[in-house]
Amino acid sequence: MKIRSIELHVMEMPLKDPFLTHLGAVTVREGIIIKITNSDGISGYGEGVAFSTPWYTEETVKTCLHMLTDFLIPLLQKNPIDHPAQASNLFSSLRRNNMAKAALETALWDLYAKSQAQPLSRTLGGTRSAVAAGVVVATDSTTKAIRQIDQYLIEGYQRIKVKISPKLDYAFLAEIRRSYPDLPIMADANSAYSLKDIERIKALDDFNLLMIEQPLGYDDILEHALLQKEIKTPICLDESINSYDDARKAIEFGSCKVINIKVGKIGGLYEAKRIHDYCFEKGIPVWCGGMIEFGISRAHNISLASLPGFSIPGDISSSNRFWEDDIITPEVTVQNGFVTVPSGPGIGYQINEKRLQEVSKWKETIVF
Ligand code: OSB
Ligand code: MG
Repeated sequence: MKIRSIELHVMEMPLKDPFLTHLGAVTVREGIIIKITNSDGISGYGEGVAFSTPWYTEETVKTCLHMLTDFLIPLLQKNPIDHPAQASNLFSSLRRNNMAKAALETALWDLYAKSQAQPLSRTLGGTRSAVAAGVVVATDSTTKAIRQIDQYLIEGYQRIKVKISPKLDYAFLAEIRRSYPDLPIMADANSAYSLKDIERIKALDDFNLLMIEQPLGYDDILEHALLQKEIKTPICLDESINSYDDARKAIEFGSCKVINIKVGKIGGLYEAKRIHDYCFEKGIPVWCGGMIEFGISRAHNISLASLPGFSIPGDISSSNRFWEDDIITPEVTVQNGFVTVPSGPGIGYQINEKRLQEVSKWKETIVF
């Protein structure tokens, strides 16, 4: 891969509505955009999914920029690679910082797929031509939640995920379940509980949830295994899964029955595929998690979710779920409950350069 330059952007966009969890509200989303151009003038794109503050993982936009400009990009300059699957091993000499790594790694995959004139989904081994769409409701009001779900069902979403916490669980879910007796619903607790709350969590078995996502500690594997023995609802791990090894340990210990794979959080597409392949072999269903992402990251998620093990609808929603105007054309849309996997080269969406310039607030170009 003959790289000529890497362009880094920091951009910012307001969300249409605040995204509420027990950890706080996201109202404005900062993000990093990476454009890698090769000697033939072909460009691949990646997106860094760290937030402005370390509320969800320890990384931030600033720590990612530091890792990228001071370590990851210099490492790639000194050690040219032939294939994006080599990046993950190269980056492993730097501890963690998986969001920074994924931003660069996913751009290398897009570039490689484009240089082969191939859709990224095919490069990754994807088999689906469309992926099932799911959406997240993140509000603390039951009335608002029901109004949003009504709208999302009109738009065709196949699965609804709601954010819960000890302040917003039994009565909230009871009301939603009463309104939609047969709807595939899952609940994401983002580590709002501890083992002391076991009776509270057990009670949620009443609602026939598809799964409960990350009820306990964000870095826990052990206590989730103890909890899973006590509840019927399958546990899905999100925050606890930051690598292939995390996934292997969680499955071996019985800490979860489902895994949420987030490309942007686990270091990129190579690691995502390794987790997928392992889970597929073990019969553990996986789904593709979302991070309130812009179009580039959404596109990477769609290509990944075309792999055969992604058997549950993920956080795969349309661009207009969060944004007035996304940075890709066409925008991601949901039709009859599915998002079409693009057939064009690479991620299969064009970058809307005009929109990117509008929302970009910092830019640097590194020439190789
Ligand atoms: O826990 O899954 C999560 C968004 C930001 C950070 C963490 C999480 C989320 C979501 C996904 O719930 C929302 C989406 O992008 O669809
Ligand atoms: Mg989650």
